[in-house]
Amino acid sequence: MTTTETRRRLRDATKKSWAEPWKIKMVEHAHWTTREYRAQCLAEAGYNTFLLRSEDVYIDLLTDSGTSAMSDHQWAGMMLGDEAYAGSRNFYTLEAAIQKYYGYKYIVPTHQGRGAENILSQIYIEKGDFVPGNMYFTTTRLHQELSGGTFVDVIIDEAHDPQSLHPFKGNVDLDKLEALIAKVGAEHIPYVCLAATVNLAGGQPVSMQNARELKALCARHGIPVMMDATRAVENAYFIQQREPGYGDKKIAEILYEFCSYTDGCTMSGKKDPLVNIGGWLALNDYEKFEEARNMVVVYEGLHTYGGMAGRDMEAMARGIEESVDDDYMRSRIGQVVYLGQKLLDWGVPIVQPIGGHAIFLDARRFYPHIPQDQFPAQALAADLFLEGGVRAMERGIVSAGRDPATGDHRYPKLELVRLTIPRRVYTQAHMDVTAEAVEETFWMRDRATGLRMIYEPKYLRFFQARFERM
Ligand code: P71
Repeated sequence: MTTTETRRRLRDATKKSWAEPWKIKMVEHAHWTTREYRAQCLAEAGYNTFLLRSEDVYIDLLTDSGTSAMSDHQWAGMMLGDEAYAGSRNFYTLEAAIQKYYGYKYIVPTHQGRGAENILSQIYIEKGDFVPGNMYFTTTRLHQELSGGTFVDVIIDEAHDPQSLHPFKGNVDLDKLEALIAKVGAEHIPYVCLAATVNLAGGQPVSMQNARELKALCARHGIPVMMDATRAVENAYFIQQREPGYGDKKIAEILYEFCSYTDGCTMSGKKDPLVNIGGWLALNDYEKFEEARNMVVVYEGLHTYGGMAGRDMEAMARGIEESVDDDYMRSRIGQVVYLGQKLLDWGVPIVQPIGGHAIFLDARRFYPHIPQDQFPAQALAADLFLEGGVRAMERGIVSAGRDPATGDHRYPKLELVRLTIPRRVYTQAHMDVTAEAVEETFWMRDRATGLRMIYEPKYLRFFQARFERM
């Protein structure tokens, strides 16, 4: 082996399985508990998995947000934190990583994704505006509403059908968008929000072609496209796997091209970028950037830390680089597919195609006898914890909240329970245990009962609402 090049070619042989390109250096104890104990925990938590204590959970699939395991390289970077109030070295490293992999010009750091959403909404949205998006996300829509805007769903219809096998269920329906522009006027649409992948549709991707066409349409009307880039690297993986012409491209290249069809992004660093806290807002328009940089000091912190410690920014810069590695992403989504395929083989109703960060159980088909206003997905998430010590998250009527105009529940078509896979945390055996817990709950589905809501907070009710068994 003479040259580095030869060594690398020999070393980088592609393996057949999705096995992880890493090994485990440190472990954290996880407790197994009795069913009786878990029944008590659930009653105390008002049947809301957000109100359980983490130490009572065996396998925690509540979210992939902030739950990643960092690499030794990231931990080493934590020791290089420059904790200066202003001008931290780590900010410039982070800025350079974002510019290199995402391609945006100007970066405003924030404490997490919703910090960026708050600033973006405040600087772009005027009272009475409409903000089209490819399906709502809870925090994103709330910030749009708090700024006086109205969210309008312009995702393709297939996204609302858990059984549709469309390969890019996250796509924007350009006809729906055109119709909205014709109806309200481009001047009342401050930007289009393009999420990639789409969380609440089941982690479903947007195709490159759709992003390209969306950009062309919006450019004709002078409307910017703002991406929710939280899971855009996962989106790039799906483009590589499914879209003609992209099979031979690296995820990093695909990500860069995808971002080039957008004018800025909000980011929750707690997902793709492999850190436990952090986020950013990126913009290509200098004037809007100046506004955002001024506003960040009101809500987050100075414009070179935005609520993060210097060490957090260093870990995120390194996490971004690790996240675009092709082998890593293949193992990441390979693990999700492994769990999903097992459930499909057993006839458990899940959203298809299998998405990027999670398996979504279809509570409507799982518990068809529980009406939507008795919260079938909430009940299913509670039952999963009871039977298997596995914590999942409701993504149905409770998450959808109430319509601000009528005060009624919003009744979403999708009534789902999300089994979200943290990055680099659980093993294949943990996926087996999870699948068995779901299967057991599925066998006992006829005995399941609905829930009654006994406490409902005003904002983002799913976090703190409490329930009783019917
Ligand atoms: C997830 C989360 C975290 C979460 C947020 C709200 C309710 C329940 C759980 C956060 C996202 C996200 C997308 C697409 C923006 C945010 C906010 N997801 N966009 O899935 O998925 O980011 O949490 O860092 O503020 O569990 P933030």
